[in-house]
Amino acid sequence: MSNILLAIIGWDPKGWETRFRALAPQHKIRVWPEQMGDPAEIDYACVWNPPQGLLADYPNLKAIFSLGAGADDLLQDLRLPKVPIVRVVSSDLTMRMNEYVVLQVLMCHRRQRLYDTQQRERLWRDHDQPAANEVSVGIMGLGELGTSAASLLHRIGFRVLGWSRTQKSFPGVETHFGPVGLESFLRRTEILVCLLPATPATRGILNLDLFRKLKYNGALHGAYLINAGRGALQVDGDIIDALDEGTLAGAILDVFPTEPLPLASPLWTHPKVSITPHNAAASLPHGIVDYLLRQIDRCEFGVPFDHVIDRETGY
Ligand code: NDP
Ligand code: OXD
Repeated sequence: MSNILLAIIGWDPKGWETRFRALAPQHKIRVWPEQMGDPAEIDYACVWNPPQGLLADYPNLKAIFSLGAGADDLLQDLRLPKVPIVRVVSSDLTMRMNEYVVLQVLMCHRRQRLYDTQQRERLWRDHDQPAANEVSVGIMGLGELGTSAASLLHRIGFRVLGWSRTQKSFPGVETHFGPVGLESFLRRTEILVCLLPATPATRGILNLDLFRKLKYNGALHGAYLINAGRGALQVDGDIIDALDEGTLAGAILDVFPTEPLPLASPLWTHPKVSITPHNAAASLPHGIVDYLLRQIDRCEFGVPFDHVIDRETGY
């Protein structure tokens, strides 16, 4: 029997509590802040956006589980206990991100926003329809989510490129890596899909300088940005400048430096921007609690955790 703390802000903790209690009646579940109990009894903390410093009050933690795939917010906590931080990798989350990426790439490829506008104007006008194999989609981040999306886009017929920190090779994907490989990757990319983690090396990477390197004269006659990684990667003002000067033909944004996106942000009303509220791939208890319980079992049986965040690289 283990004692598990759920400290969740921004999502409803109820579904997590119910799922844990249903799948693991042998464990004691405590939901912060109502069911605090004795912090010294807690073995594992499952968290999303916990208050800074909260976890320092739990002296006997064996691990901290981020309930999302990214743990960048957690790592900002200077008092984080020195125990493994484990992130979510689940087929449920990966499938949801696949759906989002394919949906948004096709929205750009098939110019759906333009047809929506035309519909409002009762305008019957056909536009160019390049084949998928004439369009290059470049994915920044070839991890769990990026590789899956890349292989799906390849199967649909797109030309797929990928960029990662270290060298990789996948069938059907033209891979580039490191700072040296970035420029050649961008020059050949028309639809840029960002699935990078936010780390000291990637913060602010989606800026005007980078957008200006994208391939704007390809089959789509313009370059598009889709960011479903993290808001800290993007410079909002640069996205607007790039859209206004024509460097970007459109931006689809799921994540923002400040969330919820402030009401005063000009992104809300920009005609070339599509916004979703950081739900490209929702972490849902149904798809994730059994993964967490398997990780806890590993630890209890002395087997190292899977998917531990490297505090050096930040992902
Ligand atoms: P992974 O850790 O599996 O993959 C990260 C990828 O990014 C790796 O390929 C890595 O390269 C690459 N990378 C990291 N740093 C750099 C760098 N400096 N330069 C180039 N490439 C770099 O993460 P996931 O695929 O599971 O998730 C990616 C991110 O997606 C999460 O961190 C999270 O922020 C975001 N996310 C967003 C969601 C949403 O709903 N919007 C939902 C879930 C996740 P290498 O392989 O060479 O190390
Ligand atoms: C995640 C997220 O990191 O939801 O999983 O953004």
